[in-house]
Amino acid sequence: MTGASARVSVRPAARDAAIEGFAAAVRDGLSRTPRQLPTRYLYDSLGSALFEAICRLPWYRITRAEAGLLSRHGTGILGAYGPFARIVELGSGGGGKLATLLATRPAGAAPLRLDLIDVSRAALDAAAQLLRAFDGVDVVGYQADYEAGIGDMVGQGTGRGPALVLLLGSNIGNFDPADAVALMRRIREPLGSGDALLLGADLVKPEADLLLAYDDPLGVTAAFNRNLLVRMNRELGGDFDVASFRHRAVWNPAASRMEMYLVSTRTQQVRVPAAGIDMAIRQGEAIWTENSYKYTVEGVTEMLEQGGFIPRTRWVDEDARFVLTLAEAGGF
Ligand code: AVI
Repeated sequence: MTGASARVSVRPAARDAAIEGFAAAVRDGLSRTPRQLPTRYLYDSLGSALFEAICRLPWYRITRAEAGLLSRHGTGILGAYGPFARIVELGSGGGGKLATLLATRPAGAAPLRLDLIDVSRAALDAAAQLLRAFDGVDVVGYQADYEAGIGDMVGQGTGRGPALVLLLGSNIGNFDPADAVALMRRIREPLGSGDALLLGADLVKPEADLLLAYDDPLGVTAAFNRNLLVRMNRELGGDFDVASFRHRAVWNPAASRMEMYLVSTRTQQVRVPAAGIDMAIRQGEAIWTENSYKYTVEGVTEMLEQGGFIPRTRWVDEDARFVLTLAEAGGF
């Protein structure tokens, strides 16, 4: 391996803007009934590391199931419309999913530009480090949420060939259904003919399996969830007593989603000065932190079609109940 140049670009003043956005989101979310916090704030540097640990847990099978499909079918995926000149990954995390796919690339393959979009700087640094080891790749990391990332990066062609957008790890599951379709359409907009989307989505499975995946016996998911309180204390001057909140995961069959909450074990007063919050929280009161939707194969197809894509090939891990779908950019 020769190794390529890896750049991680961060917008100027991203940190201040991010803190302001965080404060506004906390003010808005904690003032609602039920109280809630946007999921994306789970991923500070510790949160991203805890999420990487979740991916290694025996009870959380998404990552391994997807990696198995990517390594078994990677050659077909990369050659489908290609070779692709560019891969854009939304929510790249530490780059592991993309590394699995790139490992299936034939020796001497055409040069490839990799654009990685993630809210976590630490995850982007780790991804750039991992991916620069592949031959003939130019890696650019971009610290942004999907919306900003798509606006700035998905539309930039290389002029050398088609682009493949990756939305893996069932990251789509953290969007409510209408937002998920809106995201598909947003991704589709700047793409041209021959460009494609590879979507990984977790499928409905027995409730007992889901509860173990989202409330694991080692308590890693609980730590991941409670770290949001630690983050609010550190970045917004909050005084959450972290030990007096417990993690709760529930399956909501009507909405077909797992839900995560932080439940106060006592009645208490909490202040978050930078967000202008001074609130009384009752014993047993919950703060809603995440939805994780679980799909049917038909539901994934429908979502892609509503988003302007034509699903072409799908690979299912029947045991873990996970589907990978390659879809072509179609008309609306
Ligand atoms: C990133 N996302 C797809 C994960 C999920 O399964 O919804 C986040 C997660 N939450 C709890 N465990 C993992």
